[in-house]
Amino acid sequence: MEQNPHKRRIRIRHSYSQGADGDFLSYAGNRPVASARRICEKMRYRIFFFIIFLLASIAPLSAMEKGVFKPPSLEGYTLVQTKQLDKDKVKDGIKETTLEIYGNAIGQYIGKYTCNGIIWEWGVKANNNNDDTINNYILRDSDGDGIFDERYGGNETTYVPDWVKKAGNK
Ligand SMILES: [Ca+2]
Ligand SMILES: [Ca+2]
Repeated sequence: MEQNPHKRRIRIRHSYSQGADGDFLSYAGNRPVASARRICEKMRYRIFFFIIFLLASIAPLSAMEKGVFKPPSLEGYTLVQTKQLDKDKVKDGIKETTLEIYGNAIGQYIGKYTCNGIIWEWGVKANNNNDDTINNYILRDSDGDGIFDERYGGNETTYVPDWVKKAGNK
């Protein structure tokens, strides 16, 4: 039979500590040490999973906010670049979304995302601080009613809502 690692560890400790204490004392003295270490390991796992759980429960709140959000004004902005993007969840290289990037005189940018001629998202980049989600953000119309009802931080990843693709297939 294969010894379990717990027993083996005690035996190794036991053999190391043989000497002045004698066999019984060193064995008895080592047992609580070994079990305390196991408890410590268990606690460490529990804390680890608790932190993971906390992060998982907080993440969706910080990722997206629901509400009624006003699209940004393009006043003072001019078109600086147009890109075609693959913005659905299937990265098949089909670039269904047109991104128009508008810039103003002080280096702020607004992105307009359209698919089949429908605006489904706006991106606003007022500065280069990714943590500044007040001034750098994304607005998405999740259900196609014309109201931008989802707000994300500027560096978050978003996808074409299903309604845009369905509208395009009509
Ligand atoms: Ca795609
Ligand atoms: Ca909406």
